[in-house]
Amino acid sequence: MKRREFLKVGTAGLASSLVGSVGLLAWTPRANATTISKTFYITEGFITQPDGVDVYFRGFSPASNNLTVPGAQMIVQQGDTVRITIVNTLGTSHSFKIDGVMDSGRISGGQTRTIEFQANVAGSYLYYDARNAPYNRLVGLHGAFAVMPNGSSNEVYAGSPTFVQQYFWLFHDIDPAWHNAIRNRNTPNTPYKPRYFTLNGLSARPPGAPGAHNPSIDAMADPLSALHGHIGDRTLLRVLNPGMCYQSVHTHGNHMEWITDNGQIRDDVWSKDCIYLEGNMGKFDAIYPYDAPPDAWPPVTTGIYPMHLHTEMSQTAGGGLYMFGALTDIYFE
Ligand SMILES: [Cu+2]
Repeated sequence: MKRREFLKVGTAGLASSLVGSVGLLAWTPRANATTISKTFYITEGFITQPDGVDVYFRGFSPASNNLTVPGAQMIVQQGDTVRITIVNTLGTSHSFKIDGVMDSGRISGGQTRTIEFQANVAGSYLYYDARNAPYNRLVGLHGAFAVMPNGSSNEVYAGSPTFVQQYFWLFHDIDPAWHNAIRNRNTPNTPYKPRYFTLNGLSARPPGAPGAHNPSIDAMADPLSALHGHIGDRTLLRVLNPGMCYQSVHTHGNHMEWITDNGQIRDDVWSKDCIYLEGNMGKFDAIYPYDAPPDAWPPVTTGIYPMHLHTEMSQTAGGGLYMFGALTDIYFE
């Protein structure tokens, strides 16, 4: 049985449109709009990086005693009312913003605020803290949000090329000196020097390294990041970049169909094995078609292929540990 079909069965008929703890996802459209409620706790703490260094972060977390970076993935349907409650457990002011959609404004330290908005435009979005820009966003206050077209289970926007399943690929880059300055409520005053690179919050661990294959720390084993599919399981990639660095997103096995660029629908769908991702909140949507790898001889229908970024530093951690950066695997099952 295909895992995606199981997930589809699991989500059918539920009013909830929030992504669960496993990869996602076939989408079951609802006949009627609903209200989606979600509470985020703004928290702080340290996350151990691949070289053993503990780095300070803040996050939109699921509980006050938890730190989660990035915040939970959310998918809603066009027309839904989205009700977000932000509990700011810190002493600093923060906000919750989705460009072009909503902005909570300032939420002071210790304050709780509920914001309601309607999801009107289908697409892929970053939610983030827009205060003290870009620092609050960089220190971890960001996450992925998507709006499905009304009544559609398989389009990015009404009339777009279609897909079977969808993933978010949220890339980030981390300068621990900047995080430390923010922790101390200073404005970073050193040149930006990213030392860690993550995909959906995780760096990769090469085979044989401590933590390799552990889905809670290895981006290559993370069910939210590694693609799993069979031939024909066209997979939407909602690619978001809260970080500062531009990236070149590169897939093996298949080229990607490039559907949108920074929220704009592209006039022509190009088939690309590398797609440019702007720094400082760039984004694009692309479909990984899960065709039989066209250049393989003898022909294959199964196998494992990498996705990695083509900026070399993004494949490292701690200033040079190779293959501890932002990469994952694509499984043809
Ligand atoms: Cu490559």
